[in-house]
Amino acid sequence: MFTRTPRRTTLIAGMAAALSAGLYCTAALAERTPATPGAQVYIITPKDGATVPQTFKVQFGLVGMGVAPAGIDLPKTGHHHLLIDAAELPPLDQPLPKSVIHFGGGQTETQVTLPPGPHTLQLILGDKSHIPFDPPIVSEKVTVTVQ
Ligand SMILES: [Cu+2]
Repeated sequence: MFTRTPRRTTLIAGMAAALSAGLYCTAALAERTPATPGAQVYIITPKDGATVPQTFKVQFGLVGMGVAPAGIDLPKTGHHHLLIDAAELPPLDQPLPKSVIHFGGGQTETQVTLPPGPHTLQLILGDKSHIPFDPPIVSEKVTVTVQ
């Protein structure tokens, strides 16, 4: 009983040090994670060409890889990012900007509210540091008409 507490404390301190060292390295290098061959991201709903109400659900599909929250270092995983009305992709060699919607909690769907008219939706998968994979894992663009 007497010796257990100090040992446990040392172990936790060691883990914390290793974790912070790991986080420091990924932030400093900002290297792109190789994409898992065959991995694909896609929008399940709405379908391309659909007419939707102003507030609607967007469901994210991913095959060949898994979803993990941002900051979690698990092989073959990433988290979703939604681009709305983006004419082109953001820079691929740095963390995705705040202008894209990050789903860092590992969410696989969301609700969006948009003004009436045509809009485009597109997904891009980011790694634990929000950096696109190499090559990027990007969905087809879905065009919807908001009523
Ligand atoms: Cu992100």
